[in-house]
Amino acid sequence: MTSVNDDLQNRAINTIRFLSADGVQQANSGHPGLPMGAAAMAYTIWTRHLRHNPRNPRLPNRDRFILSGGHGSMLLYSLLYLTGYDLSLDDLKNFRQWGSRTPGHPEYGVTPGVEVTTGPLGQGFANGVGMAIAQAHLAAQFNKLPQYSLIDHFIYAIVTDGDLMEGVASEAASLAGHLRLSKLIYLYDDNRISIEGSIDITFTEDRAARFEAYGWNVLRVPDGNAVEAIDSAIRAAKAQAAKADARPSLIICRTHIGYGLPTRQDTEKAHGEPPGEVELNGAKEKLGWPLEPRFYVPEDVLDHFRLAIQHGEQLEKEWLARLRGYWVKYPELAAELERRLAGKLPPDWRSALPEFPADPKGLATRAASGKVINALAVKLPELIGGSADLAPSTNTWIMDSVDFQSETPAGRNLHFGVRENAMGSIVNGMAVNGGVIPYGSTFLVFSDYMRPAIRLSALSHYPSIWVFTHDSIGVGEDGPTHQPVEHLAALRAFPGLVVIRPADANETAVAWQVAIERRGGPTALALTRQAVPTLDRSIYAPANGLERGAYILKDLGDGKPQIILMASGSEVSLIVEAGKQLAAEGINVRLVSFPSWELFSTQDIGYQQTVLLPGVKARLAVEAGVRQGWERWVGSDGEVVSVERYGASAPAKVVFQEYGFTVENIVNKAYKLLGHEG
Ligand SMILES: Cc1ncc(C[n+]2csc(CCOP(=O)(O)OP(=O)(O)O)c2C)c(N)n1
Repeated sequence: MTSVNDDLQNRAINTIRFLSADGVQQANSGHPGLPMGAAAMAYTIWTRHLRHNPRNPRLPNRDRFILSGGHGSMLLYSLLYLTGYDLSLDDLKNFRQWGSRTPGHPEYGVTPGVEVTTGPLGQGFANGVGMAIAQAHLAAQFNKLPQYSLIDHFIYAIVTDGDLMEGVASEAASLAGHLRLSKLIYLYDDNRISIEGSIDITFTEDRAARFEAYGWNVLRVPDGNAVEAIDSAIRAAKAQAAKADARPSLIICRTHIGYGLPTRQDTEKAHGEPPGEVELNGAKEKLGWPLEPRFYVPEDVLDHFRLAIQHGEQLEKEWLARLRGYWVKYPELAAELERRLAGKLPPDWRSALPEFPADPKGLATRAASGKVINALAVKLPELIGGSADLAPSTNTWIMDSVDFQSETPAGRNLHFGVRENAMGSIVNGMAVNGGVIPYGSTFLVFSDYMRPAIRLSALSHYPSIWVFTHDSIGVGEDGPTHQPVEHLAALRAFPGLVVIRPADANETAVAWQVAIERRGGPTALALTRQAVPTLDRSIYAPANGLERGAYILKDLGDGKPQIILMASGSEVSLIVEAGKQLAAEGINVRLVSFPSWELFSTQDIGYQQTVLLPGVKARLAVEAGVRQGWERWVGSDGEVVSVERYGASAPAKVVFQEYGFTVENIVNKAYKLLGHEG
């Protein structure tokens, strides 16, 4: 982009190095080794290739940059400050301090310019694959080539040994290779050191051959400090991205952790502890850097980096001009693109939500969900998703669309393959990218394989939608390996995740409505394999009560309720039948459908008490999962019909019966609570 002399370039790289190291030293905590070793790689990406606008970190067609080894966060903060994002030198000096915008690992939403939360290794790698899917998909839907290439950005990442060791990266790399996601350009910080020492003790496969086998375009830079060599590798990666048989690129840059540190370079000591004054000064002397002041940024270096602002503004102008031309030629598409990029839903989208007629036989909520997805897909072209090889079972297929494959990137059905781990992180990458509403699905029991990604979606407020079917021992014959027991509790344990277990088809439609409208965080749906009755809503309260988490389905009897029966999902129809029997015996029963603890918890206390009358101590909850946490709703005098052991292989009806999920057992438990013998 700019022509600079070697001296300025070297000093610019050293500025990144020492800003990062000074930050770690001042905080007396952090990871100096990665930034010091990867400074030249970062410099080359950020000054020669990354097309971004520091004054508008949300510019839709910006190149993305992911620091997958999030422990090297000072590298990213230095780059953001130097190139002119809304981050000051004081922010850098506050690294890792309470309330700072420079937390220990990059957090999405905390620091302008941080594209995704990284730190748990492998996640950033896989998030980038999601971003590349979103890029390819939006490009296919909106670009009108050759003139109107509105979405054509690259996704750059710096990935580490640790990233490549993690299974999630292997899964994501395998899928990215298959899908030929050529907008991915990953630079591998090949410093061959991790926490316990040299990777000779753990990680000796031929990484280049491995990525070639995945279908990646692998390039090598033998000296990771050589800007021109890094630059030409990135150029080559970009050039091949334009070819018909394009592939994602991995540029293996041989680097030196803690570059410059007199005794710690190339050792694990450089990885994760402050270098100390002596070592830091030694590095500065060695690389010709003034010892004082700390956080030294030469003026001409800052000017050099800050050209990014000018370039960014120009880039934005050009993009907006292209968009204006597009508006003239394709006004409907343009309006649609702007709507989607702004994350706005079409005004009438809710009208697409189906209503299901009452039906005592009913249907499985996974089947209802499939109908809802397909009804919504018509009105919400941004809805895109898939399954980890279980779509015929999770009912997540969009009928009037095709597969997303390299030849058909406009397709809205993703085949993640049997890769739950990467599916989670890929969906997160798509969600944070914008322009799409992504979902990923599998059996609830396999949500365990996705916990790292679910956690990050909650922590980072990504609007990912998780569709988990086969949600209880009601799975039946497949047995305990496939029957979730502790999983609802495990999902409810995530702060910021909304878990919804709808009772019937109509609640399933409302659950989807909540998930679609919840743009500030993730939602998990827990859906049945087995059919459940579709409640007659002319008798029972409307299903939109689900929006409030729990609601009164019906009060049976004439007086004040003597007992509250509450349940979620497939167990709601059981309490309905049990309630009828109790009412026939003259007992006043309140029936509460309780699909979401999180939604209910956010209601005002007045509403909560209207539903769970504080004066009524006899409360029985029924849920085919561990009881953990239900005490909060049933109180110390209440009781829970739950599952406190693993499931069993047998027909679902038999398992339900053996585990006490019968109307008879619920009625008996209710009598006991009421002090009757039953
Ligand atoms: C999933 C996960 N496991 C463990 C860690 C702890 N951890 C942080 S960095 C690291 C490995 C460091 O090796 P590398 O990724 O090569 O980084 P470098 O030493 O080059 O800085 C580990 C195990 C982590 N951040 N994420």
